[in-house]
Amino acid sequence: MFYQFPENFWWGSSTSGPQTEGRVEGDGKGDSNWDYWYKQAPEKFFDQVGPGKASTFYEHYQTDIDYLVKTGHNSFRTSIQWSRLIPDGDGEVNPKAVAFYKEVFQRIKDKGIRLIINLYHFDLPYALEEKGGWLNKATVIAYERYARICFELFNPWVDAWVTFNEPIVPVEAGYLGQYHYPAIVDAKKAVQVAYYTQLASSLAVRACHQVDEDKKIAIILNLTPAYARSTAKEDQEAAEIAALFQAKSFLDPSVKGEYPKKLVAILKENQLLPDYTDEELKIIKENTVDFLGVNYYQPLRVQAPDKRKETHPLNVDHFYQTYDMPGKKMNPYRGWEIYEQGIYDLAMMIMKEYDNIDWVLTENGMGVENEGRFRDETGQIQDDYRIEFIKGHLIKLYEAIQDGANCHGYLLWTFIDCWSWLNAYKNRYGLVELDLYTQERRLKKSGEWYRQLANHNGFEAQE
Ligand code: BGP
Repeated sequence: MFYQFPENFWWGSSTSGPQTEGRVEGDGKGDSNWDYWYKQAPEKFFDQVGPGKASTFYEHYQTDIDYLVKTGHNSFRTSIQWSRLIPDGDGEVNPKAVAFYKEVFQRIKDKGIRLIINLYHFDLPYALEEKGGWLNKATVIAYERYARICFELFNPWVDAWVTFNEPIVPVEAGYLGQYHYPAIVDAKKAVQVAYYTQLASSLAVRACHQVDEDKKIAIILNLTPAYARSTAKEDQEAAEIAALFQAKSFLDPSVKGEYPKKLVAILKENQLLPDYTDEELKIIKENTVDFLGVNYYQPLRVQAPDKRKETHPLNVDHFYQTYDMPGKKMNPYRGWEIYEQGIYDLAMMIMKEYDNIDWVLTENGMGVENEGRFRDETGQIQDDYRIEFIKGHLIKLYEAIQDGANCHGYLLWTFIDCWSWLNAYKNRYGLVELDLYTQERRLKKSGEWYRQLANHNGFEAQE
């Protein structure tokens, strides 16, 4: 059958400044937490490739914007790098950054592409990190100033703004796991960072509407329903807590303006409540988002904590553990489960529990290693697995929309192979191949398919 999507559906992709732009001599960019960490510990990064070059968008944006057109984009999301615009985080604005972003945004608009701009994609100016980063309220104030500067400078080009991408990730990865800087394990700090990030997001929503009351602003969250291992009470309880920590800790304050009572009770009981004021809670209450971005790659499978293990409330495995479900379908390169039904389930969750707020699927995609082995005789990468991955997820999205979900777009991760955090260039996600040595770009088979998808506002597949 033909899966026809609603009119004016957003088709395109998402990326971020730190993963694409790269740095050139004299561009005025300051170090971000990633630039700093790479200098300190390059061995942590796959093949020791750091964020310095990324996919050289800073130099090749003209070519890349042409590729947005070639791959059928009517919408595109990227992010401004705070450390490029304000190199030390809260001081002077870098005029070269202003000129660069205006030129890029103008060019994208000239192509008739909807522009969605995110303000923060895991990248804090290192000068602020050094002063305590998101543990320090001064960072919240600096972020609000940065956000306001962005709105004042770039609002005419931007169709929709985003405050943060996946804010739970730096919390988990930086303060509970150890794969983002500062790579420490401290649940009390993790909670404070999460709270200050939420406050910053709400302040940005307020600033956005002060600059332009009609402009829409979102937060992007990596959501999935938490699936319990079994119907046993302990597993169900673990899944409920996992959902509170991983999803609702940002979803509820961002959409409903309030933290879930049960989450607050758990934090209180374990002496984990952050420093806060009633005035801050009022700001959160009054400045909810206009729509939601949802990133979906893998489900969250959960089991009750193993009672035999000594755990401590300062570690999340005290509350729940990841469940390694036998027989699950995997993307072996990224190590993530592929579960298309997750999209439908989260769409229903948004519909039932979040008043069917307007949303866009802002990331979904498949990272594959060593794609050169899939070239045909002309040299083009035949990434049929990526096309199948996208179709599988779009079918579930289509069904959710048929059943009333208020989703109005699909943005793939991502249009060109790009640099990824610790994994650097290990897994490639692009519709366009990037040769790291020559910087040449070339359409993959999926790039051609994606253009057809967008042009036809849907695709043909077997039921
Ligand atoms: C999301 C991030 C992206 C991107 C993507 C793919 O969580 O928002 O920045 O990196 O995941 O994941 P990875 O690059 O780790 O394979």
